Parts: sequence; structure tokens; C-alpha cells
Amino acid sequence: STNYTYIIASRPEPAVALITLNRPKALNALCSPLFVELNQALKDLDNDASVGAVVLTGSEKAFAAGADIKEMKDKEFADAYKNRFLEDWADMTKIRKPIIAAVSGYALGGGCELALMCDIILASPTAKFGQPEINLGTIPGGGGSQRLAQLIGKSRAMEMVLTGRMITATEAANWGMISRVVGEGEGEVVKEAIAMASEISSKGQIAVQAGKEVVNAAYELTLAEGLRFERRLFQGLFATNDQKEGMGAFAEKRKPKFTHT
Ligand code: CO8
Repeated sequence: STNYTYIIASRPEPAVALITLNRPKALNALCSPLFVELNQALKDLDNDASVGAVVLTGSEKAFAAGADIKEMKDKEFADAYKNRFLEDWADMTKIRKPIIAAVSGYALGGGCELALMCDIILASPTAKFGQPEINLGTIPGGGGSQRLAQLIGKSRAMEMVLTGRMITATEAANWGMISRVVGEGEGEVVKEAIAMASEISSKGQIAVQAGKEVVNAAYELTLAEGLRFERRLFQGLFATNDQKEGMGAFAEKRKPKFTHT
């Protein structure tokens, strides 16, 4: 297995991968080499047929406290533009397998945006989400303004982006930004995320991949285009063995055995 410096990759269950951001002294501040490792790890897992879903987490104190401010502070426009700063940080949105964020502590700036790039967010009661870039004389750069506006609406997105105020896990749940707040206790949110990843891994992986693809399409296409795309993929799944097995098993009152074919 690959050795990483800024992340830890593990396999809590045969079909579930866990990636833990591991820059504790900087509250998991997201530096460029961290994102190189994260993208590489996710790409490898996406191509690993034994993996059904991925959990991404940080520490108890911080999921990630944002992009690395010290790395960015002397950056110039010409360099940032010419070298497409931040463009490849979004590579993880092209991963086909579900990624579940298990958030404890600070998820700020790029850390909040990293969580928003995942497919499902679970939070511990300690989680604090925020886009504090305004306090640094800048704005979100990893999709926060767009994804928050879509998820929580204009007024709340404006409030977060313009005041930089951190919101609690409960607020994030009430605003529809995350799935839910998971019970107290250290490690509880990671355990819950692993259980969810395990459940997803028990399904037919082709259908899971298609399910992720159609939900994501809702954020990019018009309703008419999205409905056509969903229907076409639904029709296409009749060509899979997993559909025959899934519906056949139901009719025969037994559990399906998906082969991911
Ligand atoms: N960058 C670099 N270092 C950081 C960062 C960061 N974002 N956050 C914390 N650290 C470092 C601190 O400098 C400190 O290091 P040292 O011990 O060497 O002084 C160490 O982590 C511990 O931090 P604190 O002592 O500050 O810990 P506190 O518990 O007192 O405070 C806070 C915790 C409130 C989280 C505080 O650290 C803080 O405000 N951090 C900055 C939060 C922030 O402004 N984040 C936004 C950054 S800008 C951004 O993310 C742009 C997004 C770009 C797109 C990304 C695409 C995914």
C-alpha cells in the first residue's frame, strides 16, 4: 500500500475505505501536497473493484480548518491564474464511488468546501461549518459560494460568505447542508459513516454509480434534461445482471447476491 504524508488510508472493512486527513498540527489545513495525495488515493480507490464506498474524515478537533493560509499569503494573480490554482483540487468530484464526509470540529473555508464536494455529510455535535475567507480579505474558492447557494439558499449563503460566521452542526442539518448530526462520543460519527458506507457497498455497484451520477446531474442540468438522463440510465440498467438478480430475488423472496455486472 502507498505511504502518504498528509493522509492515512485504511480499510476498516473489506469493501469500505477510510481516508483520514493527517496534518494535526495545522488543524488539517489543506496544502497543495495534501490535495495531490488525496486525489491520488481517491483515484486508486475508484479503480479498486473491491471498494464500494469511501469515508473521508479529519480529527476530533478539525475536519479541516481551510486551505493553507501560510502557503497562499504571498501568492500572485499571474501565478495563480497561469497555473490554474485550485482547479485540480476539485478532481475528487469526478470520482464515481460514493464519498461520505464524517465531520468533527472545524470545517472552515476549503474544509467546508471539501465536505461539500463529498456526496453525503454526517456531522458530530462538535462540528462547526463556516466560510471565513471574508476575514482574510477574500472569498470562497473551492465551490462554497455555488454549492451553498444551491443547498441552503441565497440568504443563508450570503450570511455565511459575507459575515464568516461559523454555524453549528444542528444549524447545518436544519438548513439542509448535511444529512444529520450523529450521536455524541469520540469517533461516533466515523463509525456511523463506516456503517453507511458498508450498507452502500452491499448494493450492486453499477446501480450505486448510476444513482450518484443521476443525483449529481440535478445540479448541472435543467429539469427536463435531468429527467431524460435519469430515465435513460434507468432503462439502461435493465441490461445489467444486478437488475435481473435484484428483482428476481425479490420475486423469489430471497436476498439478492449482486455481482456488480
Ligand atoms: N492555514 C494554515 N494554518 C492553519 C490554518 C489554515 N487555514 N488553520 C489553522 N492553522 C494552524 C495555525 O496557524 C496554528 O499553527 P501554529 O501552531 O504553527 O501557530 C495551528 O494550526 C493551530 O491553530 P490555532 O492555534 O489557530 O488553533 P485555535 O484552536 O486557537 O483556533 C481556528 C482554531 C479558529 C480554526 C483558527 O485556527 C482559524 O481561524 N484558522 C483559520 C480558518 C480560516 O480562515 N480558514 C479559511 C482559509 S482560506 C480558504 O480556505 C480558501 C479556500 C480555497 C479553496 C479550497 C478548495 C478545497
